[in-house]
Amino acid sequence: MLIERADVIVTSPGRNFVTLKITTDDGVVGYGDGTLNGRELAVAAYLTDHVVPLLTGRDAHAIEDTWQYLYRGAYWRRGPVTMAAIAAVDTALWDIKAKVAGLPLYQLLGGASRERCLVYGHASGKDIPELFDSIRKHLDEGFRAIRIQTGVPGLDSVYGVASSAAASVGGAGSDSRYDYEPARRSALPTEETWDTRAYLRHVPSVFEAVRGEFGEDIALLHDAHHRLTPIQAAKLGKSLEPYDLFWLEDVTPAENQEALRWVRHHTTTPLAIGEVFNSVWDYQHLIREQLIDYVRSPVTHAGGITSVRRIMDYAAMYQVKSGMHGPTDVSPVGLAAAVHLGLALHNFGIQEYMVHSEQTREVFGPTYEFAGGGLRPGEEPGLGIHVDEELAAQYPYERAYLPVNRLRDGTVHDW
Ligand code: KDG
Ligand code: MG
Repeated sequence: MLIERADVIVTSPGRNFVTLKITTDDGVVGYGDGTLNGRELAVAAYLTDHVVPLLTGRDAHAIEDTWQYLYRGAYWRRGPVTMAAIAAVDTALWDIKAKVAGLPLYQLLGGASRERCLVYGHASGKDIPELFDSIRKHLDEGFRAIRIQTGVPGLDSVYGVASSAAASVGGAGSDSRYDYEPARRSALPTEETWDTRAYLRHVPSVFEAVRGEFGEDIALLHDAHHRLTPIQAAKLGKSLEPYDLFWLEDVTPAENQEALRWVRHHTTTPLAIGEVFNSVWDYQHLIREQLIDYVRSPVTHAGGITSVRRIMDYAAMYQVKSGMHGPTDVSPVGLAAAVHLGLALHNFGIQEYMVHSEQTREVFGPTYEFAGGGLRPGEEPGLGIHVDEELAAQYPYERAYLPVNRLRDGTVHDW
């Protein structure tokens, strides 16, 4: 079965997505997600100009060989654009293979290791009452694990915190959700102001209030978004120990992996990192030296199912679990792939789940289902995705940026 054609679909049903559609000479179609938030057209061009011409005529079943051909063959390895493009190809080929086999994809990955994949939703609020409303809404909808982000006194806006009370309560059934495009549809990125000391003073009091109101059972998570120095991160981890976090995410900038060693020596709060990583090499020392507890790489940004499974098999030797990135900028195609893989992985930990908008769901037609605090892929052959291309064409790309973070004195800061 040969690949007959590959088409790149760029659509913006509320936010931008890049999807690769591969069609075989037998007419089997597979989809893969290559969305890279704020840099979508770079992946689309990489695919169209450099990858699609290589795919035509290749054996659609030769997934590993195609992965290696695109990765090693290019000479220029890794990087988010390349790895998102490879992910799109890899996922589409797995979709095809599973459709040809007549099986839901997770069956080809070893079968189900559990009934469903535990997910965490995003609760946020400008202040504690708004945050509590958001947590209650998530609990009512069935979430059992919740990420907590709040405004910080003295700062106008904080990334990851819904800009209105209505948006902060959005959960599985709602469209009034916050997503990571606060600057969407504007010509330039929004700029936010950051103050690390104010943040470090505030966060423990938020977790104390949440545990006081909602008890010990809910799994609580928090994302520090790469903003801290190692010693600040160590301090935060220590100060949150009484609140028993499921994880503390991205405490330090991801480039310097040595930083995690310092954090680890000071705190028993579990650590997650890797949403900006894109290969197993980024985790080589972190996993072997057991400096982290959860791997954040999603299928979409780390070279697809083939390579995320490789990372997770390595991680399994060290009891490190998956915690795949699942914001709204990972499309339903990428999320479906993550849920199939997560269902099969023995060392699955948790899946991030930000609910896509109604418009997005209409375009991609995902069949995964949220129930009992978890996601389960559909049982139909393949990924369980039904792209409505005519509808997709009605939503042309619109340039949109993630925000930029500055300290009070104007210095550009990590975010
Ligand atoms: O595109 C970037 C967002 O997906 C990212 O900032 C979201 O940190 C994030 C998360 O944990 O979902
Ligand atoms: Mg994050």
